[in-house]
Amino acid sequence: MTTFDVPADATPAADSGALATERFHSDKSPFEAVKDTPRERVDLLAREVLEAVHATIRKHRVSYDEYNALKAWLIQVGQDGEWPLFLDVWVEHVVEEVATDHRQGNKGSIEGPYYVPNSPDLGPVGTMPMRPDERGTRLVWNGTITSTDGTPLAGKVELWHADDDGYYSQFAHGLPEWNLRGTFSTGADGKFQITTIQPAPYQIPTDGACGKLIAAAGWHAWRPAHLHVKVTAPGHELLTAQLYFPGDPHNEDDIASAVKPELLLNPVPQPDGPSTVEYSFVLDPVGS
Ligand code: MBD
Ligand code: FE
Repeated sequence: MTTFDVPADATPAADSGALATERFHSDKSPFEAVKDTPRERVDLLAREVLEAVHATIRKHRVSYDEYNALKAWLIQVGQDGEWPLFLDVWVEHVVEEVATDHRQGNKGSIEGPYYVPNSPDLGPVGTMPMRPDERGTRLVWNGTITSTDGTPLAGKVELWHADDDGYYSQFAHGLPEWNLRGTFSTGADGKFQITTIQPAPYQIPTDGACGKLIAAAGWHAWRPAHLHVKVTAPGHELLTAQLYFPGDPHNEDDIASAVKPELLLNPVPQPDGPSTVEYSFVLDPVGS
């Protein structure tokens, strides 16, 4: 089995933070997509963000000691590689809200820092790559991809999630490279059936700069248990979402503010076998 090579003595934050930063740089060319942005828009956005900071300093009479602590902390976020974590936990949900508020189809949610493209394609029916002794409740999930008018779509469900200890493959050491990451391609009927395990609630790394903020502010580091998906079909908008489990104590106070009622699953425990769950995706046609 291929395991992802991370020094065994690295701390979890150094692992997942540095690896998330590396992954972000390797997949995207973020500046290319905005290269034609007029300077007026850059000026407006940068100025208003700075004005919001200035207003907070005046309102709360922020001291030099506090300013210097902020400076040291911001430097540490970068040194720990935690900018992807910080931004995805505390900022991305509002970007997602604005980007998708026109949709008639499925509600989405944030991508977070741990997506990796090109996971193994398992066809319409399959079991997520997992270790023979993978812990967690088995889950068999049936669903269909359709368009907003109800037409079934030949598309893909890319699924990734943490294991029972809250670790994501490729962002923690000792896990097989594609553990709990898979792509399910549907035929013309849009149907898929995925067998996986129910992940555990997830605590964001607490040993880096983000954890320091959480402790200093008296917050908690928890996200509810969740499955991440990207759902695609030709001629349709990409849906990035997360699915949650009823009764998780952190559905109400997700640190990443990424839970929506439409994204709650309803798994049904079975007397002699895995729990079953039905959840289907409705994609918006491009340009609608
Ligand atoms: C995660 O698993 C996650 O989904 C988000 C949004 C932030 C940190 C870890
Ligand atoms: Fe996650």
